[in-house]
Amino acid sequence: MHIGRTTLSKFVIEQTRGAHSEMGALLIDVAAAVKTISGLVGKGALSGFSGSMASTNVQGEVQKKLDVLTNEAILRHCEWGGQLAGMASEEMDAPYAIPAEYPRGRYLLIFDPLDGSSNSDVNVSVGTIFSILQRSTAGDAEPADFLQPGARQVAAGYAIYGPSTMLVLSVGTGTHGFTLHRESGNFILTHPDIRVPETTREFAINTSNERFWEPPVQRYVSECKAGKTGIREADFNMRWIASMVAEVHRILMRGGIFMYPKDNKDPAKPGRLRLLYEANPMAMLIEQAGGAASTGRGRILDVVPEALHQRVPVMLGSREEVKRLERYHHEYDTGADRPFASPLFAERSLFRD
Ligand code: FBP
Repeated sequence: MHIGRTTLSKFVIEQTRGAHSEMGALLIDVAAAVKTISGLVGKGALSGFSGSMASTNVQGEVQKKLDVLTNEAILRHCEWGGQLAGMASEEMDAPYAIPAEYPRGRYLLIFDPLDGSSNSDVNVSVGTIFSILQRSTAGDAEPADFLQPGARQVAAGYAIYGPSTMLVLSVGTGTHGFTLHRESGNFILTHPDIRVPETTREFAINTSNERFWEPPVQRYVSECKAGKTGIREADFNMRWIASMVAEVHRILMRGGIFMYPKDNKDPAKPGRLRLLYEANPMAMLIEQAGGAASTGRGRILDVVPEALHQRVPVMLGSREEVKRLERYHHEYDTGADRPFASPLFAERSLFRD
């Protein structure tokens, strides 16, 4: 029975009293959109919305019907409330202007409406990721308003649509998890003040890209795979769900490290994941839970964005492992790792000279 337990509405209103009280109302609208999406995704093949559209998004990816529908759901739930100066999404080339009939506010909502969409037709957990920034004044947002470092986020969160629907959130006072009580429609605080264990023996990376990785990542992953027989003297486990939300959720629940590094499959791309609506919100949640989030060469939240859909390398999770990866990148960049010669690296000297 959940009567008397803290609901999401109560939590955000209490946490945002004062300077950010309007943001409390915005977060409640986001939660309403999440409930709508949970209903849609939960229907699976009965929703009539499985499969792909003929259209592609700004990343050149074929859009799933659910990508477009979930994007619509968030726009409709959030555009009318009066807290927003503008919105931006993975599924829209340019920022979305608040329709003229609605009042404007000073917050900016940036989101990935359906993360892990390659899994949406195969009944594997998918999610929604969001980040909230602010402008100094209320009014119509300019594209440049969205290009703020992640450290300036006033809130971040994700919803995971799995066996249960959860919403994990930070407004800068820790990271907290809420579970949807379907009968009442309330999000109940079930995971207050989540902490990521400092150390871990579990890593997540798409190893099919191994031959394209930089040597520091090849070094780190081969050491994990060598387990007890190698310098780590401990066995590691591996996971890859191909839904970033599900990987990050697992790490918040039991620790681990998630990596989507830079690779030379497409040298023009600095990474696969998008800075503003994937890397930044997840980095805030992980850091607020005591973990770390890096590009391998620096804190993700310090990256100054240059474009709305820019990509970055992502390594996040248990602090000790992220620090070790940063050290390997530093040793590689400074040449201090030269003794670590392995056939793999000797062969792949692409990154050296
Ligand atoms: P979108 O589904 O929002 O485009 O996100 C990208 C993503 O699906 C991440 O959720 C996931 O971590 C990664 O791509 C999976 O990549 P890959 O297809 O290489 O396994």
